[in-house]
Amino acid sequence: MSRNHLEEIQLKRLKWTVNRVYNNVPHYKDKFEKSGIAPESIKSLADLRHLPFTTKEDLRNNYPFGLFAVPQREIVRVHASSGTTGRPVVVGYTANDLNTWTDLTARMVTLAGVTSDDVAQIAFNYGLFTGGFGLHYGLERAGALVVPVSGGNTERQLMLMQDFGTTVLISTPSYSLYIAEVAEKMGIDISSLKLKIGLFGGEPWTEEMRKEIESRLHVLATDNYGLSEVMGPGVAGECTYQCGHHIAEDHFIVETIDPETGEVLEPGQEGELVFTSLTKEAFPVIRFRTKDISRINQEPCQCGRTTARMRKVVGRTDDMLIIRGVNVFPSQIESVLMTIEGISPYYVINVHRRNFLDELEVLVEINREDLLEPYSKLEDFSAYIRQKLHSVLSINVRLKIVQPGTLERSAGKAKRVFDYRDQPEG
Ligand code: DLL
Repeated sequence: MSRNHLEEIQLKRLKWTVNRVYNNVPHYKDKFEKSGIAPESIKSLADLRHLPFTTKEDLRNNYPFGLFAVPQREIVRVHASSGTTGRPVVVGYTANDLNTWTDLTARMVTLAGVTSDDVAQIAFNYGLFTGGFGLHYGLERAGALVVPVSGGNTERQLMLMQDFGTTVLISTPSYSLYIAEVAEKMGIDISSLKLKIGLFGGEPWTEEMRKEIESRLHVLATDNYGLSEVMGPGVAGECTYQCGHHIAEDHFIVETIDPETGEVLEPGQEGELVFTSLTKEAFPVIRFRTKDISRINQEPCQCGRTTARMRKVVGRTDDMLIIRGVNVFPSQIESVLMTIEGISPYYVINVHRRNFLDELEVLVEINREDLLEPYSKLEDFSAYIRQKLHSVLSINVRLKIVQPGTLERSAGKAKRVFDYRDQPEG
């Protein structure tokens, strides 16, 4: 589809969405009126930038169903965003919304090479998290044989992979590495499995982590991106060229903004992604600020598709640590650690404030017992890692090396950053 044609469709759908939220959702009506906007103000796509942003706070304040744009009897499913504390954000779907969502996840898995010949094992949790159900229906629509095993019980996951001839694994990238680790411990030769594609998403992961997954699981590891507030998985996903996530632009308009000023950036500039839904009935979102950092590329892809692509997410604005004035993304630390021989792909980042100074502590787990002795060898290894981290981050890091198998493995999204700066010292 040409960009002109796409933009025609987007404008028509944007007008439809703006009208609906204005007439059906008091929160949007109030906000629009405060900004002096009426639905008729949207005459071109460029007018989008006059609409106010929607933040996670807005969604929380309207917990649970306050932003639904249809009567509750038309809602057939709810999901909720992840997050362990406070009120979750609840999102709703009409029957039409579920149909669209299924089309989009089917489109996304097809991009990654899944066909009706595949056996797709879904190791995402089924539940309020959108990962399990979202991929489930899309994979079925793409014709794959779906194994809805859900997350956890890793030995069973491996047994099913062997017995059912699983060809596609669907999980968080961090969980896939744990599956590889357990397989190695159980003496299973992963190259003898039929696995060929990994559909990974739900959390940030680096190119270095991708290489590690591809070599240990013998798959083409593709990344897909989504968020409950916007729909769930299916918002964007990589094709087999792995060069950016194709965005479902016929259903969502993406903008990148400067997270500090809110100013809209040109395609190609790095900033915070902002999404506006174009076809959602139950839970439309206008200019939702994701806090995810990426950049948009509008060049057609080698695969022939013409949708804009977003680069792999570098991290979230609220995950960026400012340590003594230096900005540090956890992904920068991951990139360094993944290239060092002798450590496992698990790490934890702790941030403390001691004597009014911020301190970054990184826990890394070695995967070879022989590195523990003699002590001088361990010291040299530790100095080497510290120096590598310093060369990328430009700050000194306190490094703690821990024994193999001691850092927590997660069957879902890995929690790696712990910020203790608000807590009393001691
Ligand atoms: O994680 C939806 C999803 C499920 C996407 C399964 C892909 C696969 P939430 O739980 O609402 O929804 O979390 C959304 O997770 O704002 C990002 O910060 C992060 N995230 C999701 N996918 C990626 C990815 C689902 N591929 C939040 N790369 C988003 C980086 C991701 N971050």
